[in-house]
Amino acid sequence: MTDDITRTVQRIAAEAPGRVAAAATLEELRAVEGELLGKKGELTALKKGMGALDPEARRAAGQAMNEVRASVEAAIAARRTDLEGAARALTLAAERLDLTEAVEHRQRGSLHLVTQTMDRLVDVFVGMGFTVAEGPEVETDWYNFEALNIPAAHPARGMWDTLYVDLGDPETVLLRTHTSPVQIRVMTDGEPPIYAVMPGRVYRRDTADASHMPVFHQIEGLVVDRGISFADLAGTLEAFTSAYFGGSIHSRLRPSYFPFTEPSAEYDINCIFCEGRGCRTCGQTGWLELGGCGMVHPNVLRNVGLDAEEWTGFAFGFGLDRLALMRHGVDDIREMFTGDVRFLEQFPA
Ligand code: FA5
Repeated sequence: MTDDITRTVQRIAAEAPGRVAAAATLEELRAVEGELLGKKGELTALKKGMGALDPEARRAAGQAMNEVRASVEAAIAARRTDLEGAARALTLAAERLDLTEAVEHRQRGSLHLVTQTMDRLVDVFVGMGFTVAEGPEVETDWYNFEALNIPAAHPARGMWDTLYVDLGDPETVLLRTHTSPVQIRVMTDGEPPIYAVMPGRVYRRDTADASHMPVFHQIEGLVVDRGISFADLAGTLEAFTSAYFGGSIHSRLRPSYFPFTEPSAEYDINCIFCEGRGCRTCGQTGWLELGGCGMVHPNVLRNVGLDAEEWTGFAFGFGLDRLALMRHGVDDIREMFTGDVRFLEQFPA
């Protein structure tokens, strides 16, 4: 009897690794596990026959059986890990999505016209020796108005219909109405000489029409150095105009008013459609308005702690979206922001 059990245990020990290895799927492995270790399995059946053995033989047979059980369990666990790995790899392979296939058959996207315009403008100014700075779109009243020589209740606040953020004291935090607050940040954070441009998104309570959007873009310019004059401003804007629009387009400055510049001017360029002869787009004037500019007001210099006797400067601010419209002959600013692919794909870059 003992010999029978010992032989069977040895046979199971010899056969088990091959049977476990032969299980090609998790299902088959479960079946082999049942046959060897399950309630109706071979080892369990042997155990039942041990009752008839004397204590000495029963202990020896029990020990042999436990060893075989442990090694069979280990072999099954190792095989299960292998099979689960293989099953996972199969699932992954089946679910694999080749995105390059889709891309190959589709047209590539391109940068938005506003981004292209911003990049080109920045390139031109960097080529003229300017650095680039940025500021936050959510601003405080100090940066957007006060420091720019526009105190509370100043009538000029009406020039910018402001969107306020519900934060802190009423009307202290706002969505910046222009890129001019970045001038203050640049002058506060650094020392003159300053030659910087600052592109960015701005917000106003304007109703969208052919030339207005409530969210649009500007590019600000700021120069602060010793002995800067209005002639430097005019010369810089003329150099920019021919670099950006080509040699046949020129600029002019018209007297205007901004609280943060004195004197102030509007910056116009020859109409790029009729090159100054007069057409419908420029209202027969031959000129298109691009933005405001002027000499930095001494109060602004003082607000950032600069000596207005020692330092002088000029600043300008253009509407970037309107500039893109003019350059590409688009007659409605809203076209740029509807996301219509038929419009966007006309400006690949
Ligand atoms: C300003 O915002 C001044 N900060 C510009 C400035 C900077 C003057 C530095 C002097 C020194 P203004 O509000 O005019 O100025 O706006 C400048 C330009 O932004 C306009 O000429 C126009 O091109 C553009 N713009 C104004 N409102 C809108 C709008 N709702 N949609 C699209 N473009 C606009």
